[in-house]
Amino acid sequence: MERTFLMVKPDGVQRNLIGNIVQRFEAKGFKLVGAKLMSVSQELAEKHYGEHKDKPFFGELVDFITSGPVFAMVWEGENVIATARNMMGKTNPQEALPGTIRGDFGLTVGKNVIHGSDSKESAEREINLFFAPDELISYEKQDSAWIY
Ligand code: RTP
Ligand code: MG
Repeated sequence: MERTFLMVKPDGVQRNLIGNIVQRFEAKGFKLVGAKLMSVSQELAEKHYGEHKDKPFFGELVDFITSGPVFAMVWEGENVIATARNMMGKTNPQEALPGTIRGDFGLTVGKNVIHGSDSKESAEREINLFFAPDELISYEKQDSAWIY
């Protein structure tokens, strides 16, 4: 089963959106396999956003993601990587549709509430960056028979 890495960014934590965001993925039918409130170090931020290191906004991005606690999560389910990206909405909240997380809660691209892996490769990389193997729980859920 596919897994993805999702993270409520510091703005989402400060704005009390952790519960609302977790609720959306639970209600959709995905399974939470790991979660923690944590601080992102400078080193972890630079690794996580490595693909953007030559972009003009890289410094701001690292400063922002290290500015307060984040809520890091791993979710599992069929096609969870792409579906979670759809549920998040476009990167720029001005273009994100209502009903998506960024469409409902964001106004600016710099503070867009949530991060989600954009491919199988980035999901694997980001899960390993943020979670130790023993922090991820494999378990059966009774509702799966009603979802799949
Ligand atoms: P994320 O990685 O956070 O899930 O967002 P994303 O895939 O939708 O967007 P990505 O292209 O990976 O960009 C990472 C984050 O950088 C910030 N950004 N700022 N000032 C700008 O033009 C700009 N462009 C991107 C956003 O906060 C974006 O989420
Ligand atoms: Mg990205």
